[in-house]
Amino acid sequence: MTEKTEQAGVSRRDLLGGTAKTALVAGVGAATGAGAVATLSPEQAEAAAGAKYALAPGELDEYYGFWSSGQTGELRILGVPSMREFMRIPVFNRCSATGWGQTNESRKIIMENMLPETRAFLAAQGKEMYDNGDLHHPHMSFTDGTYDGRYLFMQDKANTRVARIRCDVMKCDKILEIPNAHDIHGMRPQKYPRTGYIFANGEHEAPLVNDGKILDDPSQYVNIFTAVDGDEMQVAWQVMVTGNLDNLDCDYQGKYAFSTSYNSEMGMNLAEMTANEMDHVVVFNIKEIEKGIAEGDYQELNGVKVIDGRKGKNKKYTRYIPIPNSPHGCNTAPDKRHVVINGKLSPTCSVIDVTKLDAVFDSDADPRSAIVAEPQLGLGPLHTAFDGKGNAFTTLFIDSQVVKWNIDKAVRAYAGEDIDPIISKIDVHYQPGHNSTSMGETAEADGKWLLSMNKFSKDRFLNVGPLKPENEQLIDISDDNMTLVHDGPTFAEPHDAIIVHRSKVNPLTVWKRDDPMFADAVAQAKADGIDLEDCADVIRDGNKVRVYMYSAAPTFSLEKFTVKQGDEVTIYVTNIDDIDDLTHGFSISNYGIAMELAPQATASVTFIAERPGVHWYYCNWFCHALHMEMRGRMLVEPREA
Ligand code: CUK
Ligand code: CUA
Repeated sequence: MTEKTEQAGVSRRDLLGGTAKTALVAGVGAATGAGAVATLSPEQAEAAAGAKYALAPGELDEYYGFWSSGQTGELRILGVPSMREFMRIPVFNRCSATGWGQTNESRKIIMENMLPETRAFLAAQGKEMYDNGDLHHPHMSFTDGTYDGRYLFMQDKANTRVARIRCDVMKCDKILEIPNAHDIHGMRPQKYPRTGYIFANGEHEAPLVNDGKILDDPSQYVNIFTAVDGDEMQVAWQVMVTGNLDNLDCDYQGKYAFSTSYNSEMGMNLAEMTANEMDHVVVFNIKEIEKGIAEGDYQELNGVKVIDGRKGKNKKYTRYIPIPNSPHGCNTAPDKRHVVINGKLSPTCSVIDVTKLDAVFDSDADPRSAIVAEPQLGLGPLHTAFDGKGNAFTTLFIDSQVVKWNIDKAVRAYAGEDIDPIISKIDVHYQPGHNSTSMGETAEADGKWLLSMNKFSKDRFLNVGPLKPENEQLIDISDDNMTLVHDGPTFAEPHDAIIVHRSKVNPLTVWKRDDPMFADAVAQAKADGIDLEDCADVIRDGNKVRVYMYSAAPTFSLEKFTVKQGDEVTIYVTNIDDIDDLTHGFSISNYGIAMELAPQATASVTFIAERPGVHWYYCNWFCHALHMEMRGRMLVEPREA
């Protein structure tokens, strides 16, 4: 056997055996009989929905939708119910339009909490930052169990980071690389009393000190659960656990967090990872962990206090509730009591009653005693959302359906009553992953809209070549039927979205001049004796040159400036226009430079003026009838021979 086949030795035959497991792993669809399937033609759907979703031009949506973008690495803002895309906020990616990753302001945010070894690794690649990210989960900060409009938080599975967006300006202001953990996947803000913590799952296991001394010895690998302080954006503590952490949520009491965990086997290939009939949910006892940290029951690694919460270790901190094979989604219901664990390879969802967890921790009761329902829903349950009226909506990946079911009925059926918790099913197109409902992950779930985020669009849109968009479908859930009202194609690859009532979000229309985003530029200008709002200056400081100008439609305050070849040039531009929506840009041709200048913002960029000659800079954000004329010259004197 060659080394190659040894490393990737999964035969198709290993996958056979089991039903849902085989179907899911091998990508084979199958139908289930339970529940009525409601499918309407688009015309019927529109009529049935009373075109509630269709907003006339100029009408505003009732909800903000905050969408992840998966491997694109940005966050997107859409309107619900119109599904119109409003904005893209670069986070882990780089952005040609706004200069994210290029301006000094964004470079500072991207790099200030980068681990030293990452800095060194990237330097060896000739880079200062990663170019990619994998943003799956966007969630808003909470106060008292509902959204408070302060921040959005999101993770990066690709490069193990957690980031924050300020909702007043809708820009990322912090990116934190998480030490010790590998590949942050599930992530949720604390719901109560406030955020508070951001809980983050390290998905992949590795040696705790991953410096190469331990390699192919999986018995020494661990997984890491992290609590980030969402105000300071620093790691608060970590817990070592058993099994790959997938998704997570927390309760409305501020006591517990829950992580689904597949691969409790700690297997290294597909057959090993799916061998056991049961995996588990890890329950984290937040108060006990805080106490353990305070009492010194931790090891410190990379400046972080790490508690041992592995299976069979300290039972104060964690409990492992057995759950059928490979659970995926984890969703706390707005009733503040139930947490739905989505089966993925099992056709069931397992429902935890949080009021039964104290007994599990205090009196060592069987962890399964906290399970109060386990309804059979269909094939491939991945994620669940809620309407605030006692009902749950679960995506069925393999069945390409969403199933609506009643939590109370599921609890009664589990207790022995002869009752079917399934209310109805609807076909979605195709293979849904996450779903979300309006305000559905808060105590204020309002049961109006359900979004099904489908991984495949196949035949739903004009063919755009082998790479197809996803299809995100909007479903009216305001009455007993689920009515499909809209298809929304999206580019790679939103996993998750939240639907936030517009009353919760109130962004500024122009920047405040004392904003921390450009405080460094303000401080440098002050040191140079420059008034940023009334400047047209070039300051030479050895071979460092600082160029100050402002923009006011349709001009830059400097129509030309001169530097020398090889100078390190920093250009500060302040947009003194203070009118809503009057954004300029600053781009230097053939220097690869472009940045956004929203009203009242300052932005800066630094480069080496290595290309001699005449180089035009111009406004690259259409701002005025004389936008094309909004330009100037950078004159770069050649180096003396
Ligand atoms: S995971 Cu993607 S469909 Cu990363 Cu939230 Cu379930
Ligand atoms: Cu200023 Cu275009």
